[in-house]
Amino acid sequence: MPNTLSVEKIQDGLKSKLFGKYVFFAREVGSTNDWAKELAELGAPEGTVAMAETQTAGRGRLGRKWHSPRGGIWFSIILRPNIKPSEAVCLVFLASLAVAETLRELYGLKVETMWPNDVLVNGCKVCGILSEMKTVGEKVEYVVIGVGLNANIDVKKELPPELWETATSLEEELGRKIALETLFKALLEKMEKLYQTFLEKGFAKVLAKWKTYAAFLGRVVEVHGVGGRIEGQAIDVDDEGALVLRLKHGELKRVLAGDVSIKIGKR
Ligand code: BT5
Repeated sequence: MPNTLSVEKIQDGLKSKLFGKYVFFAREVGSTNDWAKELAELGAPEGTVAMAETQTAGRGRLGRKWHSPRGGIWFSIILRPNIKPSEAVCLVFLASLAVAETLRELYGLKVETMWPNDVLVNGCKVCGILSEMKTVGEKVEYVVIGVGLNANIDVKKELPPELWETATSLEEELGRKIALETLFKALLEKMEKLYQTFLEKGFAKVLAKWKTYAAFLGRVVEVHGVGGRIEGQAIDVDDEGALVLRLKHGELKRVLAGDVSIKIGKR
């Protein structure tokens, strides 16, 4: 199974209308999110994709490094929804749901969504999402959703030792390499479908589906963020995408889906 991507193969028979209509592709780029932002500034339409075989400066949140060796799916898509800036967080849930559903449907994997921006298989991160937006006043001009999905990656050979315990890949989970174009095509189609649902019916429908994959709900979690560390039982994710925790003495606390990460406690 080749680890190189072909744009022709991606676009051949692609059923989505907007998503992937324009695909900018490079063998190597700094960060596809930066590239997509440049394209958005130049007026690229909604659904335009920037994609690369490898990234030399792949980013996570707060400038954390995202390792992007050949064999992964590293792309960013430009969206121009007519929503308030505070609603843009919904698009991260939409993207992680699209990844979770696609992986389950194509490969039968037991996938979990992890608040706020990860997709896990067997408790390890297979995908991370980075959303960035430009606003003008109370209007969203564009949102760039960056998706990093470890597909044909040998974790122990291609990712650094500090990630061996927490990261996984489709190759690792399936014991074989997969056809990257087939996966990417299915993912674009799924994302577009969910995006339409979101625009027409609102976030509640997307969130309800996302929660069916959210195995951490009900578990005790530790949340790490700018405000320090909080421990509590994960009760819900509310309609603004905030995590609702029940703290030690029963009081409820909402944690906004910003630059925080969570760890699941023992059952
Ligand atoms: C994320 O950040 O999970 C968002 C990752 C988004 C990557 C995509 S790739 C296409 C687009 N272009 C970009 O430049 N970025 C997006 P965060 O939640 O902050 O997690 C970052 C942490 O994940 C790192 O600090 C590492 O611990 C871990 N990590 C790094 N590379 C990884 C990988 N390939 N697989 C699993 N974990 C990884």
